[in-house]
Amino acid sequence: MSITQQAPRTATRSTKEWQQADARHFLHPFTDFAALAKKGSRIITRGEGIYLWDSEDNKILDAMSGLWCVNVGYGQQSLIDAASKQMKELPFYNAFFQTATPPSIELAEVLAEISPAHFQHVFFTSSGSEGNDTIVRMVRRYWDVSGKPERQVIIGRHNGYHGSTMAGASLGGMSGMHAQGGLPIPNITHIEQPHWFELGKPDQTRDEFGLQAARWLEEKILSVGPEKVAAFIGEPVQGAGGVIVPPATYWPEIQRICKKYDVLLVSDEVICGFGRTGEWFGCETLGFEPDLMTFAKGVSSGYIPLGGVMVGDRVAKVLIEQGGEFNHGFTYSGHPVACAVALANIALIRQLNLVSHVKHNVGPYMAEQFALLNEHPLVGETQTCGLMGAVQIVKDKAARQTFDAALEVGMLCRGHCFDNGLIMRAVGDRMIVAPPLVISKPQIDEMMTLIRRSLDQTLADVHVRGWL
Ligand code: PXG
Repeated sequence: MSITQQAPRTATRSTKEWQQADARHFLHPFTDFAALAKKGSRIITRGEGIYLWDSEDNKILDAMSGLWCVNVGYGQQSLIDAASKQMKELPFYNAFFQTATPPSIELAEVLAEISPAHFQHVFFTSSGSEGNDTIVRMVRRYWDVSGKPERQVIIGRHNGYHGSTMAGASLGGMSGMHAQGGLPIPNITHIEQPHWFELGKPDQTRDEFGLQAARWLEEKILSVGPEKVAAFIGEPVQGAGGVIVPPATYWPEIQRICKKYDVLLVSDEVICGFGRTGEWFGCETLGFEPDLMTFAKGVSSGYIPLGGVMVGDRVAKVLIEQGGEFNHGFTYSGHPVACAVALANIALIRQLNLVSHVKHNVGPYMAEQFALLNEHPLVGETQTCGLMGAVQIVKDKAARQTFDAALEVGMLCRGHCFDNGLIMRAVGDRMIVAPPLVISKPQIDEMMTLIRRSLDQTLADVHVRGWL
């Protein structure tokens, strides 16, 4: 039987059988293994556009784009064809020993074209985590070569997410991750996040708070000693931390402070890149010019693993002209199939004008619709940026008071979303979405109906339990 004649894999086993095999052998990421084994995984079997289907044939609106990555939506034939063609021609060759493949060179060229003008070089990895490991090694190498080896310290932010490798998890500010495995690694430290809703004072405007939050960086640089600080890293809009859109004053002030102390500025574009915010990169929307950018996810719309670092002229010049050999790289750096898929993906984003679609069409429309949710009794704040959105569930709107975290109201809401056929994430009591960029206005309406229904059901739960 040829591959095309085979029945879909799902048909070969029942949901229960898939779940049992899964529980026996598969250790899932960020998962309580025993709890999941008891409950059973949801088995996702196919996708089309912004929709997924599970093994029970339930249709689900995927408002998280897989995991912030399927920017062009599921089932795009040009990406599938690009992978298949490249696999036939040359499924793998490395980039280590003075060799390169046409797709990797072409992708480097295209990335330089779509990035801000001072980015002309790229280092390829297979994931965002590997990209941020590369950042740590590259930044420290840069300062070594520049004759300032004491510049070792990298500053990140609480609740930032930069991946799950030792360096990625260290740069990130997730306390649950730091608590396991002796993290962060040395010479990485953190400042608070620009989260007005949680940290802003009652009489402070968002813009005033943005400046204050940026100045926490200056305080940290001064307390570490400016001569020891190598770089600051942040996501333009914090994603996994709960879609925290910073005030407009924040990033320009961060940029000013980095310049003042000659600290490299790194934008982690793993979520914000490739059109998510309405520009090719989040730093363009948020108004700053980083020295380095990490990317992954949307570069290939998640169809195949690919990531990397865009290296700005300042760092590239030193590494190329004075660096000698950089002892760093991965087997799959510049993988030809991954690069071929990324090329097809970027071509499709261009062909469908998705960056402009987000900026002028669906982004503003989703912002309007999210703002309307503020009328809901449970909603204390909504924020959007391009096609990222957050709904903060609260107990008391005026006092910006949240429910006791132990009640897990966000998880209740997420359960309702799930049952209503909507994938929406809960970060504490902050409900977040990042739908595929191909979403249409009627599909946003459909998403909003499901969000409202889930919020209403959560409100009913909260009343029944006497929490409000
Ligand atoms: N940087 C950022 C900003 C990310 O969001 C990574 C780096 C790491 O990428 P890799 O490809 O190594 O996973 C990410 C990944 C969540 C969630 O719960 C978010 C991510 C990964 C897993 C879960 O929102 N982002």
